[in-house]
Amino acid sequence: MDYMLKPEDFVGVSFWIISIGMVASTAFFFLEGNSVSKHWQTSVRVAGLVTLIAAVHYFYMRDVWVSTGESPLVYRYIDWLLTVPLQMVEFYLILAAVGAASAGIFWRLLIGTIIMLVGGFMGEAGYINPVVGFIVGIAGWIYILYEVFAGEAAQASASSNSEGMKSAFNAMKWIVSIGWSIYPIGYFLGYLSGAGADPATLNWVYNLADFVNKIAFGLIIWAAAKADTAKA
Ligand SMILES: *C/C=C(C)/C=C/C=C(C)/C=C/C1=C(C)CCCC1(C)C
Repeated sequence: MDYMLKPEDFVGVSFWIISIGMVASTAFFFLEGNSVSKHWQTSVRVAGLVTLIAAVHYFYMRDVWVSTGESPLVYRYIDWLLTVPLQMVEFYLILAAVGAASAGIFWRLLIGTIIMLVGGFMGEAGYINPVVGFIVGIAGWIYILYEVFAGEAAQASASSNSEGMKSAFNAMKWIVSIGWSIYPIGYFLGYLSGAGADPATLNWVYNLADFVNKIAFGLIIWAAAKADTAKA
């Protein structure tokens, strides 16, 4: 067994780069949490918690990949199971910062998340047919999209008059629709499109997705918080 990262192991390199990117982002979000106005501080710090949790998992995932060439399936899903609900907390906090949120919004987003991740995990781990897992996962995702685009969360955002909150909420809509679509694309390419499983494609696409949806997602919240703080 060989534990060294090899120059031709591009997936391993992507694990490495993103694990370090998560560490750097964590430092950045925690420090910047001090320089935004009070009602944004928790949101920016929660973005830092998301990248912190991911950083720890990425160190383990990288080792699994580099030493075995296998998908770090369990670490990947434990990471998602912790970080995606935290991102749902973000949605809620951004609405709550302007007093527009009800707890029901958070619970519905959480239920959609759990259906999405349980479906994906069972399909990837082979407990159920990968096509069935994919369909269940997509169903959970559609439920989240409905809540964010048309449900109570959308109405709460529309009725608020805070510009900073509106721009943060709009950007988050793009993240859960376009940014998150990278994950099912990875699953499809990894399990459903070819003759057998393709762990290399699966993992570099998931790694790219995490880069966009954890680091860029946090930066969007940070940018909205900064702009809003400058106005106040
Ligand atoms: C930080 C981690 C994040 C934001 C992870 C998000 C994961 C998804 C949006 C996964 C979605 C999936 C589907 C929509 C269908 C197939 C199975 C999944 C779990 C890959």
